[in-house]
Amino acid sequence: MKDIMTAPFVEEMKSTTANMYRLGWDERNGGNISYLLDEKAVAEYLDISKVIRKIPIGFKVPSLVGKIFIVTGTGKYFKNVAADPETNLGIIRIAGDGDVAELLWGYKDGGKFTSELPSHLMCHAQRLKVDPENRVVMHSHPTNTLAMNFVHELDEKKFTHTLWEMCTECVVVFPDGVGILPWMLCGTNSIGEATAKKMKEFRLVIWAMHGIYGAGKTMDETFGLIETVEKAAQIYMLTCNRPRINTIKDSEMKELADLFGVRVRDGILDLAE
Ligand code: 2HA
Ligand code: ZN
Repeated sequence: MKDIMTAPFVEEMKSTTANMYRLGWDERNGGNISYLLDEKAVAEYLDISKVIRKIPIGFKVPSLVGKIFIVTGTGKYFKNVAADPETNLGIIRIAGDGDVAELLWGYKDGGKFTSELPSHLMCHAQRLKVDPENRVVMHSHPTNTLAMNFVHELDEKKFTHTLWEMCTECVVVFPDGVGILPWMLCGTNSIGEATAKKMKEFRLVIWAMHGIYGAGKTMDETFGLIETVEKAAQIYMLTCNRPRINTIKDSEMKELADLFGVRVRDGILDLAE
């Protein structure tokens, strides 16, 4: 059996949480990540027939039964993951009717998965229907994205358009735009259901005045989505109270989308002659 501390998926969780903390996006216990793992890859590092404990998850996700995830722990700080992965992370397998998590590794201090597990699992279930290769769901509190929530209309089309205008590559990175939920109570099944519903169409969902959810095939892709939104929001916050002299035109964004062969969400660009 190989040493789990050297597993690439543990390494990715360590480096991603450390990056997000250093970027100032995940203060204290803010943020959480879940990463769907390949059973064979996990079995190289763990005896997957050995369940440490069973933890009820408080809702049912039957479509994920048997799936294994590495997930950040509740109350745990991104700041501390790299130094002590076994306390701050856990590897769980969804079991029973999709209402129990079997702990295979981690949460060493008796802890458990993030309080946002409902949103994470419901988003995984939804994204897998749209994209069978989806592996990662990530939640974070990026500073400028949050700041923008307080000063910009929370209309999905207008918000997406503003973000696209702020950096040339935005329209190519997230041509599907960003979904937005109004402020809602976090940690609940209802915010999970609402987030997953948005994820039918969007890989990025803003939780107004709270943070953002991203979903993708890899850690890099998912991190990159959130990073690009945050960069655009930063440019917006740096420029929003100054006169705007220049902008990227809608026709130019269309040229970019055509060049990169991406399909832009309808109804956002004004391409009338
Ligand atoms: O787990 O970010 O939304 C900490 C949070 C809750
Ligand atoms: Zn949060």
